[in-house]
Amino acid sequence: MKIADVRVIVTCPGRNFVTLKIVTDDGVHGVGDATLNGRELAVAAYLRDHVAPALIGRDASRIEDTWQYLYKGAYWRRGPVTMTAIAAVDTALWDILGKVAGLPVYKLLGGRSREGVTVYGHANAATTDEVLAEVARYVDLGYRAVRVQTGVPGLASTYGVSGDKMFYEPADAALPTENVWSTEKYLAHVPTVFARVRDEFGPTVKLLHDVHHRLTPIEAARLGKSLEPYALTWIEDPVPAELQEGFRLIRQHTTTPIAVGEVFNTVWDCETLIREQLIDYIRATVVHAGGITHLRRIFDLAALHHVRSGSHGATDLSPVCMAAALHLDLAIPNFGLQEYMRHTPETDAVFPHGYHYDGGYLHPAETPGLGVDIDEELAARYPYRPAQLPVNRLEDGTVHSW
Ligand code: KDG
Ligand code: MG
Repeated sequence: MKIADVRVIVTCPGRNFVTLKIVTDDGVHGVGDATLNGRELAVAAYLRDHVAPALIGRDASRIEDTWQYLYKGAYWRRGPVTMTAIAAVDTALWDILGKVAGLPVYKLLGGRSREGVTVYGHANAATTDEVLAEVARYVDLGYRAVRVQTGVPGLASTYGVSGDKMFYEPADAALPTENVWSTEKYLAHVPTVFARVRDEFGPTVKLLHDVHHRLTPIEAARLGKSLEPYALTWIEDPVPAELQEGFRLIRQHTTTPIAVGEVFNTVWDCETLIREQLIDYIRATVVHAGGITHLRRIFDLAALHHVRSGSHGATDLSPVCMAAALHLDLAIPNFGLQEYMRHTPETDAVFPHGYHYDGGYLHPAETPGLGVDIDEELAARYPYRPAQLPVNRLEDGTVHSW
């Protein structure tokens, strides 16, 4: 069971994806997602030039050892490019192990801890009236949890509010487009949206909101307080998370739960947040946080401190990442929610998969491995197209967080 071939596949079936395919000398193959939105080719080069040559001839079943080899052996630890590359290798090796063992990966991780993976969908629209219809669409589809985003009156466009409905593609141009932001207008508007949503849909549907790192801690505290009457399941990324201690201030002021972590890539990014119980949900993902091996380590630390998982699952995380996430979500004791944005039919065709949605839950495939693959021939028909995430500016022109 030695690694005989390692291929990096870049494809753009509607959006860019990077996929690692590892093949053993017995002809078993595994896949791992290596997509880093807007920086795809950096990870592809890291894998192709620096990682793939070192994998040839290694025992494919030594998953932990390979992880340590790539993490410690690089000398330059952490960072999104490195950790996405390591994640791709790790995910592909778990896929291979599952296939060789004849078991779906969640069984290798200890077996199911629940019957299905509760997901949340994205309701987003320019106005409150329109977003109510979007929430209704998800509720009708059986979703138990819905993230609600709207435009802000007085601002021309807002990151996270797209023209598309069931899909969402923020990397919209070869060079970054720009949005204009006003915290004052935003803070005045958001509570009015959630008042209407709660009023219309009652107390039981879980409601979430993504702040996209745009506030200071005291502004985030005010937002959390103003949303308390509407009992949100979480506000996400309230402040830029480089400063973990910043969350202490938010915590002192509000009981609105906090989720963070989609840009995190190791346990060190959230160790203080988890250990001090400054957050309620950790949103790190398989693809950006070092694969199944490292993300499980993060979730285990979180379990000790009453923090639950809430993994990122936007469309820039490929079906390979989603499949891997579902196996982990099913197995861990402290699962909270899984974000689920549907992929386009073009993406689904390039990545045939066995996971499926049913009445508010996703279920991983029961086939050996991850239950997802890449159709290389089809992938080759969609060449890479440069696309970057937008930049946000304040009304006076200052560059701001999203
Ligand atoms: O690539 C960035 C997007 O995946 C991200 O902005 C989406 O914030 C997001 C979310 O919560 O899905
Ligand atoms: Mg987010």
